[in-house]
Amino acid sequence: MDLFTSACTLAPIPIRDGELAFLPQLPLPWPNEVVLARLIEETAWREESVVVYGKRHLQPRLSAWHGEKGYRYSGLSLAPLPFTPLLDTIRRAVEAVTGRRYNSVLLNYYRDGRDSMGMHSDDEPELGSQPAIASLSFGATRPFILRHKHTKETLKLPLTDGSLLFMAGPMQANWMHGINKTAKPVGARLNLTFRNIV
Ligand SMILES: O=C(O)CCC(=O)C(=O)O
Ligand SMILES: [Mn+2]
Repeated sequence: MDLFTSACTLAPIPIRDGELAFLPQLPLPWPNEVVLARLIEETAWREESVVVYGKRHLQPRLSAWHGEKGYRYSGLSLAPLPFTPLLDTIRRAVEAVTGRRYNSVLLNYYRDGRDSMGMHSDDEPELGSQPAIASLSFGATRPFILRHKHTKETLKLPLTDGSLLFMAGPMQANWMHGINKTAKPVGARLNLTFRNIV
């Protein structure tokens, strides 16, 4: 394998009952900080509320849903915005590396350490069985927590600026994932999860 190929190839992370792979830097036509600034600036961010155990809460982060189809989770129904040229360029880079197609992307903006995402699996029926989820991060590094649903084994992966994490196979059936709050001073982080709604 030549240097260029290895720099653009997902490296498998061995994991029980799932498929996981990581690329430290997704090749993009712009530096990470330019993509981060443009995405923060150009996205129609929303502070969504969700119903958890019958109570309505504001989500501790901002989000936006772009794609060809709507999406529902936790009693929330997201009407999609179209892919912008910037998002489409990023999508093509993610598709080239992962060898899969995606028709939707969920953007999450963690403004600081108070923003978080609770433990969950991306197992909505519209993602089909064994969904491929490609997760691209920009900005501050936050640990991505993975917890096995039965053995409770826990893994912490630092998702660094420009990195791509790929989850596939029975990952969503067997593992949950999330982003914890932190009291440490951390800057803004953006995460884009590319998905295919069937
Ligand atoms: O911010 C992250 O790394 C996780 C995002 C995530 O799990 C999701 O959007 O479903
Ligand atoms: Mn998720």
